[in-house]
Amino acid sequence: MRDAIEKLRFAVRELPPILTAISDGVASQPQGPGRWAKKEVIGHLIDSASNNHQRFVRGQLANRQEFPGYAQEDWVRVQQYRSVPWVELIELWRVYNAHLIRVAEAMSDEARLMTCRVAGETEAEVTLAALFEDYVAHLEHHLVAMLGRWPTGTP
Ligand code: NI
Repeated sequence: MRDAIEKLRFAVRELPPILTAISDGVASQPQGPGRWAKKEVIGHLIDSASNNHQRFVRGQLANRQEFPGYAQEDWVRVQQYRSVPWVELIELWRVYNAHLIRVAEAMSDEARLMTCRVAGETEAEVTLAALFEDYVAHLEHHLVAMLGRWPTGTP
């Protein structure tokens, strides 16, 4: 979990300037036929942050809970992320993830080993530590797909 926290800390620091260098207009355009615009990708990552935030906190209050999944395409469609100012999406993603770093750091060793299930996503029970690691891996997956690489410095 330590590595995942450091990876997220790195992304929170490095990603916003890389995204800010992309114009609002470019970020609003689909990245290909039937593909999300960059605004929608970041919107989806905000949805991931908000859903996982609930799991990271609620999961510490009682063991072996089952949490709902979320229909990601529907969430992106309903919230109309393409019409949201790009800079606001970037800032929302940044501050939400800065908070998730604090949540993760505040998690005790015992809490990290508490388990839960996520409907439609995890068949078996997973620890909160594994859920956090999956959260960061999912972020990395989308950033690599959108930017062609993990954000390591220069755009
Ligand atoms: Ni995703």
